[in-house]
Formats: sequence, C-alpha cells, structure tokens
Amino acid sequence: MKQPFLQAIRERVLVLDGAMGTMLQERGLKPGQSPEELNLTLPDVVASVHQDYLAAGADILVTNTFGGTREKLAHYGLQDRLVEVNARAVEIARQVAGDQAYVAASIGPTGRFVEPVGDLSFNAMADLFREQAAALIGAGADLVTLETFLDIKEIRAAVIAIREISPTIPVIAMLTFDDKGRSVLGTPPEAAAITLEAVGADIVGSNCGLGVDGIYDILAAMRRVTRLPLISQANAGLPVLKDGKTVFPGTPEEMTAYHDRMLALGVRIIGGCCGTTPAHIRAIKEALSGREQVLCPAGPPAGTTFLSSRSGYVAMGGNNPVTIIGERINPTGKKGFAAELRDGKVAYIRREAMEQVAAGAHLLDVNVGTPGIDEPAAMERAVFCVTGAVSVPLVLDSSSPEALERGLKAADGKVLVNSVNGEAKSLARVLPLVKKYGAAVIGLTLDETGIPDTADARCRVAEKIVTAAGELGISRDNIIMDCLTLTVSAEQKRAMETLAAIRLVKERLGVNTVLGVSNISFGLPCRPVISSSFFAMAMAAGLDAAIVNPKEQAMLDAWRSAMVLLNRDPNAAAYIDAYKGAVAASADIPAADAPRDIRSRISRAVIDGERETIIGLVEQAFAEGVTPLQISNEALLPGLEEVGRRFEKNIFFLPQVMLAAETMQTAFGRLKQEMKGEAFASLGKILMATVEGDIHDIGKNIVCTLLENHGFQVVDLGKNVPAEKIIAAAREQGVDAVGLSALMTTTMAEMENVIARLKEAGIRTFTMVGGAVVTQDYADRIGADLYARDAMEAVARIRQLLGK
Ligand code: HCB
Repeated sequence: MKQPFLQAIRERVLVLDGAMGTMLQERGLKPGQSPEELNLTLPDVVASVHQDYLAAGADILVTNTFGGTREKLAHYGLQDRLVEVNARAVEIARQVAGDQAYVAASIGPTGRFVEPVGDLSFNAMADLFREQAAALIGAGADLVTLETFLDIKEIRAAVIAIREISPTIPVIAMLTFDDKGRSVLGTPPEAAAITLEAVGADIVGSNCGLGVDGIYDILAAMRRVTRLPLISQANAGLPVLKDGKTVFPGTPEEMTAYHDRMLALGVRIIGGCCGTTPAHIRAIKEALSGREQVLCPAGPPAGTTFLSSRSGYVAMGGNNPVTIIGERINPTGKKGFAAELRDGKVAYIRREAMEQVAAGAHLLDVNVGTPGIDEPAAMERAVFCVTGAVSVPLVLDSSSPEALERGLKAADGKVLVNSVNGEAKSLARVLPLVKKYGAAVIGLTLDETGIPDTADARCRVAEKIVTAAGELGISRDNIIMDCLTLTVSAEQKRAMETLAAIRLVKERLGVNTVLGVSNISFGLPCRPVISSSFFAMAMAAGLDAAIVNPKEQAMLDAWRSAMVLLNRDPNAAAYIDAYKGAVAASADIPAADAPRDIRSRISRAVIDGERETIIGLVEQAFAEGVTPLQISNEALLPGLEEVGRRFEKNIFFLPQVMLAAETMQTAFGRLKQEMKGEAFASLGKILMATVEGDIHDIGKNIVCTLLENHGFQVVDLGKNVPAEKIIAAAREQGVDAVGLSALMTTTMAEMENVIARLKEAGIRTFTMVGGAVVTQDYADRIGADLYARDAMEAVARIRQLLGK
C-alpha cells in the first residue's frame, strides 16, 4: 500500500514524469491527431511511455488527458466519449504504476477565456472541469494536476470545480509564466499562489514556458506568499529553431543544476515539461538521491492576510502598512450613482475605481445595493468594470448572499467579503461562500443582541465568528475583525471602547482588524478633523486596515504620518516622496488632471477603456468641428499608442489593452458612418486581410475605411485569415491589389508566404504590406509591391500605383 500522497511529499521529494506529447509523436502520433484518442485506440503505446518514465525513476505518472475536457475533445469529435477517454487513461497509468508510483490525472486549459476577457461564463467553465475531473477521479486517480494554465480565472474555476467533487483529493495547480515573470494575461506568481491556495490547491507551482532557472525565480516569488509545497516542471531549456524544427537544448545535467536551491525553497515535486525525456527524469532522480530532503519552506510570516487580483496582490497585517480600502463605490447618499445602477451603467464605478487607486487605495470596496435593481447582476457588472479598470484586489460588500456569490464568481483573485456577523443566520449563509470561492472575510462584532457595549463582549462575538469559520476550514489569517465604529456625537463613551476591542481581539484571537472609520464623525461639523484623528488613534491601537475615502486629504495625511510614527515606513521614504516640495495641503485631491481639450479627452477615454462614453465624446468633437481624420490621428491613435507603451512597461496587461482596443473600435465605427457620406466612383477593388495567426485588426480596419472613403471598393476578409482563403478570394473577386497586415514579428513571415503563393497561383495583382512591425526594407525583401507606414500613405501609394 502506498502512503497517502500528501504525507509522502512531506517526507521526501517526489519525481514526476516528463513530456508526453513528444514521446507520443515519436511513437506514431500524427500532426492533427488527438493524443487522448490513443488511450482508446493504442493503449499499449501510451502505456509504453509510462513504462519508460517509471523505469527512469518517476514516482508520479501523469495521465494522457491534458486535452480531455469536452471543449478540447470536440475538436476531434470525441466529446461523447469523454468519460471513456479519461477513465481509460487512468487505467492505463494505474496498470503501469502498480504500487510503485502515484497516478496524477492531468487537466489542461480549455483554450477559451472566462468573461469578460472571453465569452465563457464562470459556470460554463467550471462545468467543463467538473465533468472531466469527475471522470478522472471516478476512475481512481491518486491526485489531479492542473498544468500549463495561462489564465488565473480559468484555473481558479477548475480548482473550485474539483473541490466540489472531492474536498480531499490532492490538487496540484500550475500556471505558465513568461520571462518577464507574468502569465499571458498579466498574473505574477505571487497573485497566482495566493489565489490558488485560497481555493484549495494543495501544491502550487509552474510548468512549461521556462527552463529551470526561470522556474526557480517564479517559485521563489511564490514562496514569499505561501507555505504550501511547491512543484517545478521546467522545460528542457528555452526552445530554439534548428533546421526549421523546434529543439529544446537543455541537457539532463542542466535540469538538475538548481536542485539544492529548489529543495531549500520547499519544492517537493520535480518533473519535466516540453523537451524532457526519460533521460532527464533519470538525471533528476539520481541527483535527488542522497540529498538531504528536509521540509523547510520558510514562507511568509504568520498572521499575514493576502488578497489578490489578476495582476497584483496586497499583504495585510503584521508590520505591513495599514491597508487603505476605498469606500466610494457605494450608492448610499449618492443619487447619481444609484440612478446609474438602475440604468445598468458603470461610468461612475470606473471613474471612482481609477481615482481612488490613484489617490492611494490598496483595495476597493464594491457595494451596489440600492432599491429596485437586480443586485447580483449589478455586482457582476461592477466587478467586471473595476477589474478591467484597475489592478487592486476587491472587497465585495453586500448583505445579499446571492450578490456576494455572483461577485465571487466574477472576481479574478482572492477577494475580501464584507461581511459576516455573529448571528447564526449570517454565519450559515456567508461562511460557506467564503470557503468555496477562496476569499477572506470581514467579521462584524455584533449578533442577535446587537452591538455589545464593552470591548470584552465584542471580543466574545469575534470568538464565535472565528470558531464557526474554523469549523469550515477558514484560517484566522483569513478573518479580519471589525470592532465597529459608532457615531461619537451620539455615543461619546463608546469610541474608546472600539479601540479597546481592537487591542483585545488581536491579543486574544490573533486576527487582523479593520474599521469603517468615517462613521465616527457623523453629525459633527468639519468631519475630516474628527475622522482623521480617530483613524490615527485606531492605527496606534493596532488597526490593520481601514475603509475610508482615500480622496479625503486629511485621512491620507493621518495614514502617512502614522506609518512613519509606527515604524512601518522605513526611513520615512513614502512620506517624503508624498510631501516633498508640498505647500500646506488643503482640499480633496482633485480628479486626476482632467483634460479639457476634446482630443485629449478622447485619448484618455481610449486609455481608460471607456466604451460607454467614447461615442458621446466623438459626437462632441464633431460638434466642435473636428474632422473624422483628425479624431482618428490626433485623438484615438495617440491614446492607443500610450496603451501600447504601458503594455510594454508592464503597467497594463492584456485585459486593459483589449478594453482599450474595443473602445477604439467603437469610436471608429462612428467615424466610419460619418465618412461614408462622401461618395466616389470606384477607383479599383482592394482586398484586405490580417494574415493567419494574427488577430490585430484595428490598423487594417482603418486602412479599409480610408480606402473606401477615397473611392475604392474594399473586400475585407477580416483577421487571422489563412493564405488559401486570401488566394481564393483574390482569384474570384479579380481584385486590383491585395493589402496584407501583420503586427507581430512572428506573423510577418506569413505575409511572405501569402505573396509567394499568390505568385505561384499566377495571380497578377499588386501586393501591399503594412502593420506596426513591417518596414520598407522587409517589404522589399519579401517581394511586396508597396509598403505603407499608415493608412493615409496606403491610400496615396495605391492611387499612385494604380494611376488613379
Ligand atoms: Co497586441 N501586441 N497582442 N493586442 N497589441 C502588440 C502589437 C505588441 C507590439 C505589444 C508589445 O509587446 N509591445 C506585441 C507584438 C510584439 C511583436 O511581435 N513585435 C503584441 C502581442 C505580443 C500580442 C499578443 C501575443 C499578446 C499575448 O497574448 N501575449 C496577442 C496576439 C494574439 C494574436 O494575434 N495571435 C495580442 C493581442 C492584442 C489584443 C487582442 C488585446 C489587441 C488587438 C485588438 C484588435 O486589433 N482588434 C492588441 C493591441 C491593441 C495591441 C497594441 C497595443 C496596439 C496595436 C494597434 O492596434 N495599433 C500593440 C502595441 C503597439 O503597437 N503600440 C500590441 C494601432 C494601429 C492603428 O496601428 O500599426 O496596426 P497599426 O496600423 C497602422 C499602420 O501600421 C498601417 O495603417 C494603420 C493605420 O495608420 N497598416 C497597414 C496596418 N496594416 C496595414 C496593412 C497594409 O497593407 C498597409 C498599411
């Protein structure tokens, strides 16, 4: 009998096997064939790969089910055989493993993204994983391994789905990172580890994408925020192109070079990914034998509460600076915002999210509770909007469990739920959501009897919350206690009792604390004076987080000075940075340098991804006499260029770029209508396409519009267009020129292919190429007739070429 898996990795480092796909290709898997189908048609071939890895010393054999979700199997018409394909794979691995190795059920990404980045709902994504995991676990896998995920939201949905089926099966969760240390959708390793641990992964780490050195850096970053065992599954070095073939240059010996450092980091499973073979696995096994394998993951200090978003994270408690939670996304007392919520609009939310973060908020509270609305739907909209606009983690604030659950599904990372209280009903409804969706929770020290008068009684309510949470497996690090601020003008004696309660719950229960501060000054003149003083006193009493208006200068002043006085701002660096050269601060921080000129406002709207407001701004520009071309060249394009710059500097990530691109397209749709008014006789017929592999089409669309606008008939084949389709259309339509667009170095080569094939097919039409990375020199090299730097040049040069 084998030891339970999690116990085994506590005692020694296990070796996981190497690449499956390349091994199957060597044994006859043809390009375009489903690797998973071999579980049914050639089980012996699959078994022979497992045998080779077992013989090389692997302690864990990974099933041939990476593409075994319904979504992936459907590409090969195998969706109706899902249970068979997955269960058979477990049986094959089990037969080989016997008692010598564990069987890990592999699950890979679906190839789709979750809303709002993609078009699949959280529920639909979770269903895909639930179905595959049920087949794998039902067939007796010892553990599940989630590999090569690119999107934190997708892998989060996968872990949640698996935990619904089995709360106990060991789950490994791995993302792939690039050499800048981010996943494709912008998630750093720390945020990934925080989110995956929160939803119930037992082991976190990284596979694919990088060699051992790169994976080591990723795991070291994860170790800063988690104490979980880690896994390393590196490629055999970074791939290089040799004689037209991808080759992984890492030798077996190189794969073992980081072992000592990996072990010291608390890596408990080492395996291989692309390019690794049984020889690599044997080298890893040999290198491990005889080494000291003590379990020593240092990890973050106890008592730290971590929260995460898609692209960032926050550490709360301990010696970290007090966390500022922006309170402004709350319709209470804000008629305009409440009206927007009823109309399903999000402009206020986006603006407040950006302004509060710019003013210094580390987390944003999102409350959309107002009468007469569908609160769960509004919560989802708000979460999508805030996560698209800023990268701070969220606090979901609602008394409706339905709205909380919708928000928890919509979120990208580990959020803070606001709130649970000591009432039995609240504990029963809120805590299971916190556990299932991997959140932290604010506990309010009140119960059926109301808010207790004394600090001691509030602490007893806090204890009740901590105990109930503990019974569900929610740790103290994930409970932030709110000892409740009462209005000092009404109940003057109770302000100090709140501060006493903060000290008491921290001392007795070891949990972090939060306060909604502003309530203290209700009913008094010059509220910021009282609020900020109370805030400073609460921080001195040990407060870890505060829900405040970060745009209120007095609050930020109190926070910055308290951080110096409490020794949480080393060398007062942040304080000096904020106030150097400052004259006496006075009013609220103004809305971030609001641009006046309409062109700048349009640029700004593109950068901020304001799809709802962009049309209004374009209309205003028309009214001011700005021409469509000026709007395009002097407002929209500069905005998008800035987006590109921020993307390059890792300030923006793909979701923000996509939002900006959609905003740009929305505006351009309106410009196109405006330009259509000008009719010309057709000067010629031009076919336009973005080449295969490339989905950038904004530039190509602009070229199409300007060509149409200047009297050409345009046949627009769209983006990611295969060469055959371009050639067939050029032949059938008898076009005068074919214009190709490509924006990536990797897709430029496809333009050369298309031009060569047009020539081969005997189609004598002019060819034009363009797109950010293309140059005149490159155009000459691939035999294009002309190159255009921008859309105006495309029109001018086509006219010149065709003599029009
Ligand atoms: Co994209 N992206 N992107 N992206 N993206 C770029 C292009 C990078 C340069 C950003 C970077 O890394 N610095 C980079 C390419 C690097 C490279 O290879 N050198 C890049 C990457 C890597 C990627 C992904 C791989 C990211 C990822 O997933 N990790 C991915 C690609 C997926 C794929 O294509 N298979 C990706 C995705 C996206 C979207 C979807 C988020 C979005 C595109 C939305 C859409 O087009 N519908 C996007 C965007 C918007 C950009 C940036 C920010 C802007 C591109 C753009 O539209 N520019 C761009 C960064 C940048 O360029 N600063 C970034 C504005 C237009 C008007 O310029 O050059 O296309 P243009 O067109 C001009 C001109 O060239 C000429 O006229 C136009 C008008 O004046 N022209 C032609 C264009 N086509 C012509 C054809 C002709 O025949 C003649 C003239």
